[in-house]
Amino acid sequence: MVMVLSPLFFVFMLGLGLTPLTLAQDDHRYRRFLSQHYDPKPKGRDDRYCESMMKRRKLINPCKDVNTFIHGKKNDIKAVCGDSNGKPYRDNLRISKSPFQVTTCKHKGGSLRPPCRYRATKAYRVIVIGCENGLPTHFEESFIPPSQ
Ligand code: U3P
Repeated sequence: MVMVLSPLFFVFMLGLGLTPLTLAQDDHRYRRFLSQHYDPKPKGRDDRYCESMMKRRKLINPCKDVNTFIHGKKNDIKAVCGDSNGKPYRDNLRISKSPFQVTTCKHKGGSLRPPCRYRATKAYRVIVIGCENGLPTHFEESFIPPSQ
């Protein structure tokens, strides 16, 4: 009995141990996504906005090439990972059902070392993101909403 139970018990304990680790990892990646891509109350949305946001969110070492800030509500962005505001897109990605106000910051070129200069583009777009266990973890791209 002990011989049969012990491997099962081992697997069970391993599962118990690994689950919180996996959840913590997802949470970390979600927080990183929010830090890189979420700004509910933007000011200006011009080149200066991009320059200060990219600096504040620590995306300038080296200067990140492209980065999009989403100005929607956190719950609406999260909902893209579920059916209420998202649907499957390509391999393992999700596309939003509703458009969001977004600002995309594009590095102007030249040196990859700070000070980094950015060009801002304001848009109202559907977003394509990657999710892990129901949480956004990666920003892929954005599109002009398809006309219905
Ligand atoms: N990226 C944007 N907006 C775009 C295209 C790319 O922010 O429209 P991530 O850490 O995987 O989210 O594609 C490489 C990186 O460029 C992505 O990084 C994404 O943040 C960014």
